[in-house]
Amino acid sequence: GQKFPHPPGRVPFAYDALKMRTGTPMANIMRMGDDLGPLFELRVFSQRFMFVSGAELMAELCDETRFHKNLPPAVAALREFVGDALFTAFDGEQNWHTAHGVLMPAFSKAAMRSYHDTMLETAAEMFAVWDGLEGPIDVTADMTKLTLETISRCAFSRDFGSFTSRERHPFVDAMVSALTTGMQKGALDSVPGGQRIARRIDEENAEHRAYVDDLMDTMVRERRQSGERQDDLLDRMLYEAHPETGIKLDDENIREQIMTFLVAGHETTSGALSFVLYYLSRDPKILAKAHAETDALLGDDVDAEPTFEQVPRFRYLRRCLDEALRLWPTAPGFARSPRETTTIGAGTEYEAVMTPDDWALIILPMSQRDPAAWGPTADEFDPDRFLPENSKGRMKNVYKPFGTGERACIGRQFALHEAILVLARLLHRYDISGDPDYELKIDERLTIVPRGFELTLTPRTPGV
Ligand code: MNH
Repeated sequence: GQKFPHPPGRVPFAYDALKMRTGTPMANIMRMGDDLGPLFELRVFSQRFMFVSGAELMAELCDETRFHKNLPPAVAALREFVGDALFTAFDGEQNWHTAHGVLMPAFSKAAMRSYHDTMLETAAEMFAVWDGLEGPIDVTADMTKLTLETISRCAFSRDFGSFTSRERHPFVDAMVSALTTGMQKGALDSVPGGQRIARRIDEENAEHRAYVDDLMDTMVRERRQSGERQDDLLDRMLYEAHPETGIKLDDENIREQIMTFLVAGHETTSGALSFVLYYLSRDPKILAKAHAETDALLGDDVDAEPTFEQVPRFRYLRRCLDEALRLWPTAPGFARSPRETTTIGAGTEYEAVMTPDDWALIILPMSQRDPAAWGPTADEFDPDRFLPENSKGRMKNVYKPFGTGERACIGRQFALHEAILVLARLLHRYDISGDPDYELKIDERLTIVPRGFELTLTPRTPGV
């Protein structure tokens, strides 16, 4: 029997559906998880939504021999925009295999080396804007500009003008609108009248949609017409075949891959940078250690830039980033389904049968705070958890901000290299201070980011 609980006080389906439809589904789910424990379910009509918020069950679901990636409705809804591109492909789809093989070389160490100078230049442009600025910065907004600019330059050799024009690039609003739409529509599938609401959402979104499609097509057309070869992702998408099958990506799929990389390549990294800056600004001791590391590696010149080889040597900054992604994994969940009917949590009070049609969404901001894996201070920001001596004996597969298995994040090294490089330069160059009265609030748009978080930057003299 299925013993795991359903939220109490349930009004059949409408109640659950409503909970899913507010602007903060993750926060709602987290609140339910607090009450309901490591495994719980919602039912919307015949549809079963399973949620995992405990470390042990997450570790079990990460076993690739028994489970594989699936798409929860909010992600499946994105297929309308990005089809079977890498992130939204169902496990086993042909285009996933082709794109994975074609694009993997763009994420090798050699490739990271080729992006390094572009990442530095983009960060320097942001600092130049900051240096001429009065008053605090909106952290999430500026990190979003930075990471969008970085991915578009590195992957598509395209300048979005994020720091040279005053207005935000229209792609950003169009993209946020598309993502939010997907999230809302994902919850409507099984709701009475859902189709009608979905149509209205589509109408409101049509202009954005046309804009984004046109932008993607322009990028492809311009590259083809130029006849130029660039050492970037777009070049690989257009001209490379899968090394074993010889299959190439078709034009529609290329458009969907571009959109996927523009979004996946910046939203999550910008959130990660914003959260780590939040925690650093909150703890003077941790901040001092971070500053000290930048001085030790970069010296006295505030204009000094890290070399490619230096980036992985910022061990303390890396621990801070890892810890921020533990507390606030910016892609806050991923879904798993069993390959064959199986029992999860066998022998525990949360034992449940899952069939291949079921999926469970792992709620990372909960499972990565499970005291069973992280101890009684699991909710606190403590970068030293990730010191090798403190990691010994920890349960396996309890830290998964980049997902797991063969469908794990392809951009992980890209994100880490970029984030560390930016943090290093930023903390070397500026003192940061936040409003002590600021209370962390989360914006949800499939990814999570801090809302309304500002920092005041003051030029710093390294070593003092
Ligand atoms: Mn990324 C998949 C998190 C940065 C491109 N990413 C995933 C998954 C998680 C994730 C989790 C797995 C989702 C699932 O199982 O359904 N990604 C992150 C985080 C960061 C991040 C937390 C930054 C911090 N991601 C990036 C960057 C890029 C990128 C940068 C591109 C340059 N991510 C992807 C793509 C996939 C993915 C593409 C899908 C990979 C696949 O299924 O083959």
